[in-house]
Amino acid sequence: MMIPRFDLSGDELLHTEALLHELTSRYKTVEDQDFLMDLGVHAQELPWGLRRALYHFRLEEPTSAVLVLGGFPVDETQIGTTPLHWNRRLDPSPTLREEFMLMLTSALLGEPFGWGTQQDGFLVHDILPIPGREKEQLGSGCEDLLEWHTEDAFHSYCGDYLVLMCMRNPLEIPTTFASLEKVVLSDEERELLFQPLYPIVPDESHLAKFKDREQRVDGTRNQAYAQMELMNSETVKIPILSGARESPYLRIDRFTMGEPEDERAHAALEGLAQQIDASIVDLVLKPGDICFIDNYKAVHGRKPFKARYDGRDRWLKRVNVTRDLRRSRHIRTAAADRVIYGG
Ligand SMILES: O=C(O)CCC(=O)C(=O)O
Ligand SMILES: [Fe+2]
Repeated sequence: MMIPRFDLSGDELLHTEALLHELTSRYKTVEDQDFLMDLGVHAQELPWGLRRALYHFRLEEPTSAVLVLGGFPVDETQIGTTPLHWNRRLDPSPTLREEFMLMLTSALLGEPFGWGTQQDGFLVHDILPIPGREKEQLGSGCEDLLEWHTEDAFHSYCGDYLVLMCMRNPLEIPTTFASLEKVVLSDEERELLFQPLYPIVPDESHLAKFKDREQRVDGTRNQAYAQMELMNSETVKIPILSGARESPYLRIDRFTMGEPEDERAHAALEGLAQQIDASIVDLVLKPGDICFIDNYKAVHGRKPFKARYDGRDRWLKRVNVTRDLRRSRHIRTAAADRVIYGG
């Protein structure tokens, strides 16, 4: 599969750098409320060709379901060393320029949002190996294959898009990716996969055991954790496919999904999973690359690797994007607040 790309031209890069320079002089962090209130407006100052490429990606929902933005350089020394934990946030962030680029481009697809139960509610996540967590099925693991999944598949308001930006990837460890482009289903399989027969629980990154000890604790957040624990013990059942029969949307995560009771439902899931397995491609992100994944139409994961914890480990930044914040209004504290609390 050819991965669709958009590469910034020299002129487009100059234009973008000027915008980033202005924003990094004005705001100390991308989490600044004043910046976030104007996010979508600032994003309209990105180059026309880039805005157009992302607009088409959003509007047309191509079955390839991914777009990689290249031509944005990252200075290896400027960004500093790979932190040992996502909670080791420096102030000011050495990756401020990159974080603004990630937020602005993400905002062309919808509204970036965060989870009260993930990475302390921050909008921009750090995806890096964490000492002691090598074996986990999470972005912070490394030694095991991170099985393919759609992001936050357990949650009704999971992101429409997942945006990954590479800070460094010296060993060229691939992100894995597959869309439904090549998947062929029988009418019966399709029918079953459209029904809410498939049990799923939250992935562990949302559970209290990964709540950071130093985090900014508040009552709402504790309640959100309690709700996630409830979803974990009660196990909801979801349809794997939804939307248009001939070009469906997808929610799937083999690792957090249990076995459906119905034999035929089980077989339909197995059949789909085998075809996804066969469709998986490697996507090696290079520093500065931004990968926009349609989280309704594609799965992603990561190949295993050995972390060295020498400051040069693989390091990505991640943002979740929703096309419609309004759907989750009842679990956010204000219309313009971007953090979802609970389920
Ligand atoms: O590390 C990667 O390439 C992707 C990890 C992942 O699944 C995620 O960040 O959501
Ligand atoms: Fe993921």
